[in-house]
Amino acid sequence: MYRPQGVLSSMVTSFDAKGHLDETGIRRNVDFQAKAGIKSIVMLGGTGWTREACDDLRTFAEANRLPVACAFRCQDLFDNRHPNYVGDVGIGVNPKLAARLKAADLVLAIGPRLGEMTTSAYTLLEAPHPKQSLVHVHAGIEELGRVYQADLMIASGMPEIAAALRAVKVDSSAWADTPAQARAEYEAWQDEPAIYQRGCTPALNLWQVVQTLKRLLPADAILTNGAGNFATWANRFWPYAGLRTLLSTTSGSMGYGVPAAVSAAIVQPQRTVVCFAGDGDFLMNGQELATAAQHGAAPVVIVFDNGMYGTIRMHQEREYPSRVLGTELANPDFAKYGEAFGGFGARVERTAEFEPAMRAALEHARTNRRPAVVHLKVDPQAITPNATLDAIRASTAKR
Ligand SMILES: Cc1ncc(C[n+]2csc(CCOP(=O)(O)OP(=O)(O)O)c2C)c(N)n1
Ligand SMILES: [Mg+2]
Repeated sequence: MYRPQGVLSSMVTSFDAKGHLDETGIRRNVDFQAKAGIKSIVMLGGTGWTREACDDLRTFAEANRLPVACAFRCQDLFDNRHPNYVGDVGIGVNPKLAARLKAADLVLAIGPRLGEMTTSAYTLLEAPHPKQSLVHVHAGIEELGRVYQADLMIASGMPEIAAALRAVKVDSSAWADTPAQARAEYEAWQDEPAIYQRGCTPALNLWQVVQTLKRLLPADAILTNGAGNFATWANRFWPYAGLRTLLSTTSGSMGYGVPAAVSAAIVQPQRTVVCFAGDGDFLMNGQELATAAQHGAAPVVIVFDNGMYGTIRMHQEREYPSRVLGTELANPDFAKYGEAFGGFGARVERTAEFEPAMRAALEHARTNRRPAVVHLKVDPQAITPNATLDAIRASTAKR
């Protein structure tokens, strides 16, 4: 294949991905910072991060009072409890965070691919020339300039760029309040969401489920998930505490959560591992509980059973209201399924039943070194935190 190397290298500030950023690169970053004024935002994402790189990046953000967001399913790159953390940019992004990104004068995208998920389908940043000044750092040179002509494109590994940025400190007094304001918007986004405030009162409240998990699980618990609307309850409301507390795919593949949880529980038997799985999602790879049982691994799998491929049903209702096709599921008794592997199983239909079931699952998994399944009977109406299925159908019908 012909590769226009000359063109590429004149467009791209190129560093060896494994090498170090030189003085010029750092200085240009500082210039951007100084130009940026009060509305800068950092977006972290991608792969190749180490614990030290995350620490370096945190030092950089603290020293320069920068708000930090994480790209879709990369929330574990920055401690979500940190005052500079302001939320994730992916499916169902906080509208306040989306507005902040759109209005930013500088976006420092360190590591993420700037694709559909991280840009709300190319609306947060206009392609190919965003209004914001854009610094895009990525380890793969082919990603730089692929969609966006950033003002500064840096090909670098994450440890190298983070180590370089650690030393960067500019006068940030002009935007001293920005992280706290953005953080307040993130915290408001953590409140009990719209569906439960607007009269959807199902027996099992999924927001309460996550609040209970916040009390029961250690901060360094590893959460895994596959794909489906159920994953929003973890991705939006669980406070990921740092690197490798989230195992999930940015490609959004179903079926990933259970095998990921089983492997995590085998590799790190001392950690608590919890998988969020949809019913459709679980039915793809749930048999991997056999591997857990075989190796004495003890993940706890929470199955969100709404009796359907809810995400697809949501799209059906949006595009073709009331035309439901091929999205219903005939499910087994997931609690009994867990027991069939010599593990623990519990069925939860009401909010108050969740805490004792989860406590028992954690205890059983820990003591017997066997997997556990907590089977949640989920009201199909609770399709997203923001809208019920009926509300989605009704709003389409009005179009
Ligand atoms: C391997 C794979 N196949 C298909 C899809 C498309 N897809 C995305 S979500 C979804 C349905 C998920 O259903 P479920 O796990 O029950 O979660 P729910 O949306 O009901 O919460 C499908 C089919 C996908 N993301 N990955
Ligand atoms: Mg489902």
